[in-house]
Amino acid sequence: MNFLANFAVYLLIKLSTMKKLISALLIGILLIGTAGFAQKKTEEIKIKTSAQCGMCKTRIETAMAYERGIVSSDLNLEDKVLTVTYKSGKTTPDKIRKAINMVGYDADETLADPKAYAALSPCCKKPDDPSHTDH
Ligand SMILES: [Cu+2]
Repeated sequence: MNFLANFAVYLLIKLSTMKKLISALLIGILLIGTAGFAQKKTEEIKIKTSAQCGMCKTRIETAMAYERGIVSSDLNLEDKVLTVTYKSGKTTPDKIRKAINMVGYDADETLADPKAYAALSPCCKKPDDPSHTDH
């Protein structure tokens, strides 16, 4: 009898320990899930670029595709504005503008990297540049 009572108490303790473990696990999963959700938060920015033609569009959008934290990008050739969707936990507007500069284009107030700009085809150069030509 004594043994059975002891065993029952033992089982109860074991069960409550398991409940605590399961609760802890569930809370852990919830926390990880929330953290994952926070990282997936995306934002959109519009950046004015010095793009000129379809080649520029491809070049900039390809650069964005290789850039960390970028979800998608689309350059509107009418107004040269690049719309970028990015993960705010992984990159910043400054880094995105820098990546655009590094393939040869101005991005808002930041200027194109001179070497990358010099390597662009004449049609991709800025219209006020003497080496610019139309297609
Ligand atoms: Cu171009």
